[in-house]
Amino acid sequence: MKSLFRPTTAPDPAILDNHRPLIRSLQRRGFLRGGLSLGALTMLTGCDPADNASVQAALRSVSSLNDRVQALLFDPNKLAPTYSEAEVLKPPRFNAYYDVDKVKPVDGGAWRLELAGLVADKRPWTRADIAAMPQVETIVRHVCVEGWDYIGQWSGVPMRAFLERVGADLRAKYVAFKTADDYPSSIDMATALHPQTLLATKYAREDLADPFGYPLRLRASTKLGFKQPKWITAIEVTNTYPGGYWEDQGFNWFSGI
Ligand SMILES: Nc1nc2c(c(=O)[nH]1)N[C@H]1C(S)=C(S)[C@@H](COP(=O)(O)O)O[C@H]1N2
Ligand SMILES: [Mo]
Repeated sequence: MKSLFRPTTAPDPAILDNHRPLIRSLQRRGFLRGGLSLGALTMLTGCDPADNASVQAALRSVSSLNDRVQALLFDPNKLAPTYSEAEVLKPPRFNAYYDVDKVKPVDGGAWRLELAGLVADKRPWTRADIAAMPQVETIVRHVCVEGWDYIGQWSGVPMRAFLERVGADLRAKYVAFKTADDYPSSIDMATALHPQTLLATKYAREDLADPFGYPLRLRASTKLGFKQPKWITAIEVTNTYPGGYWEDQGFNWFSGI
């Protein structure tokens, strides 16, 4: 069955070309983090580094091993550093796989959050339903792999409280997201249950502005920027590896910070 959570449009090749050096450097960092040299990779996998296809396949298996090691090292109780209100950047810094003038605002009144997969109560949620849940605030650093970061002040519903409320299978492996701009994303369940992982509706105590994911985005404080889907329209709890927009192009899936 074709999952609801796969991209319906192929990424723009021009954008992909812009990101190739970055993707390559991330792949190199993947080697380094795992302590594997190209020589060691050749020994382990028996593939010839000059053969691009076999190197790509080996990279994927190293990256998946890397995900498993990072998941083992992840401490579900360790909090990301928090900051003071005086340090918050207003407005936040925009990023997406397209420019800010291409953002298509979401109509908050018509917006519904759909639920799929290993969830007992699949009734869609409105903005009012989300606002009626207990809210928390966190001031944390957003880190983009492009080499910039900022301190942001986010509030919303703890992902754990949300998953408990909808009767999600908390032993499932993945929580996957679908967004209004076709940017599929997914995180591991341990991160979804982390106390600083929020379904955020506000920035600096105001409703999210359109470019920053109105009406709902993820704010997982222990993950890199590209793992924070904006304009969320659906959440699926699943044991099938969901990948994501950048992950499917070689970014390391776990990407903890
Ligand atoms: N829906 C959607 N979410 C997205 C992206 C995107 O292109 N589409 N880009 C990601 C990347 S790479 C970053 S760094 C952050 C930027 O979030 P900000 O604009 O709030 O700083 O959003 C992430 N979430
Ligand atoms: Mo990013």
